[in-house]
Amino acid sequence: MASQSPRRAPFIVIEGLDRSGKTTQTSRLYARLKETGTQANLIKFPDRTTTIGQMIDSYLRSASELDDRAVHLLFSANRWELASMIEKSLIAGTPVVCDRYAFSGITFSGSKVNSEGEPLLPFEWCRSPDIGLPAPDIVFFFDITPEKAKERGGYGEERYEKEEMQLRVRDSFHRIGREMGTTWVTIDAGRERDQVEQDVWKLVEPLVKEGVDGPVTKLWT
Ligand code: 2DT
Repeated sequence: MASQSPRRAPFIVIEGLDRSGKTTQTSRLYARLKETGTQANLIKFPDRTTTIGQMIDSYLRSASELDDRAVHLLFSANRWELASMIEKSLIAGTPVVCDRYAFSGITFSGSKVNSEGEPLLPFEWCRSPDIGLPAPDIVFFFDITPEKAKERGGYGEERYEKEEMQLRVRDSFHRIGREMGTTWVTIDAGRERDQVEQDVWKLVEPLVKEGVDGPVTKLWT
């Protein structure tokens, strides 16, 4: 009888706009997994704790300036720092829950414009450094209208937290979503927290219980 290869754990990514409740829901998902007996690895990008992450953090807080291309590559390098840890975790059977990933990398850098409103960095250029990273098995995109974001107290103080930028980022996420097909799930994040949590759990629970067949796939290869 042919031996069956063991199933691996899923890689779950939560992406979203500012004020969408993304970070809250990522923590809730992690806690719910734990309560139901699954210890996952919780990660977040940018990971501001590494040397590269500290450069990104300083840039986001406008404490330093960096060339647009240079900071884009730092965001990507910050993911590559954890790529082998992610892959090992999935193969060892421990799910990875991740707050933001390469999709934020493309949408935010690709939404930067010059004074004429023209994009500074081409979409394909933004995508290329992330090609080959571990691919998520499911991506939840937490969508929220700018009106709803305002109701929740508006955007914060960091570099990209401006309404025009957030609108371009939102369009760009929708474009990526159309290209990603079935792994991409758009969540109406303007609703009650418990409802959003339920929607996420409904799709995560079976993935975690049943595991995923086959090796970890690579982004955009
Ligand atoms: P948080 O508010 O979630 O800490 O994000 N960003 C993020 C990029 O521009 N490129 C990336 O690759 C990633 C992961 C989105 C901080 C900001 O960093 C942006 C918001």
